[in-house]
Amino acid sequence: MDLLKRCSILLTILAAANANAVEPPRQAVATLLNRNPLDNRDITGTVVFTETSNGTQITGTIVGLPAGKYGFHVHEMGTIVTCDAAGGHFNPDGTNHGGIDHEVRHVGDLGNVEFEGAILGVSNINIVDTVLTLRGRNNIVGRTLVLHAEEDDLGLGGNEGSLTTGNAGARVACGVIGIAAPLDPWNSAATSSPSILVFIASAIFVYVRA
Ligand SMILES: *[C@@H]1O[C@H](CO)[C@@H](O)[C@H](O)[C@H]1NC(C)=O
Ligand SMILES: [Cu+2]
Repeated sequence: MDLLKRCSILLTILAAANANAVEPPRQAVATLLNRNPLDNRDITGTVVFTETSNGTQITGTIVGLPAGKYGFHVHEMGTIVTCDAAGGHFNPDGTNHGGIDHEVRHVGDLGNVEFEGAILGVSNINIVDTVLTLRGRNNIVGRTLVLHAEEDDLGLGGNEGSLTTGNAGARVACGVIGIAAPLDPWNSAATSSPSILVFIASAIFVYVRA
């Protein structure tokens, strides 16, 4: 068999190996704290972002606001000297603000979370979003998750604030989104699993025999 044919077989097998390399799902976490100097409520929570085949699953519990809906967004910068330091909504496409299931929205727009209970109400969060991600252009790792004092009007308020912030008011809790798991593949340019070694071995075998 000529060299060209051998090389094309090798490349085909290596491409298949690459497509089959399995990286464990990425997971990120944000611990929310009240970083608003004008609001002394004790608001705490932990929110986890997990890659799934359906999108990014967002789960967690936040405690400390009375029953109601409150704006919930990923803001641009990972700094929480105060929650205001995190800047505006994460909006890499420069679009208008919207709701999580709207065609037009910021990548960071997660709509509202709902609290139940009295003064120290609880919000149990379980959202799947197909826009924000833990890799690539819409990667939210290193940015800030923000909980607001008021309901997000989802861009439907009919004024300028609605199209930028959703008029969700002050920021009552926030946390930087950081790496939770797995600890290793986030840093490697190429990801591989033991199965890739099997493919490489079989590629060499085919090459030698051809
Ligand atoms: C994806 O969504 C389907 C349909 O809602 C659901 O049955 C399935 O469990 C979800 N998969 C994951 C990994 O969450
Ligand atoms: Cu916000």
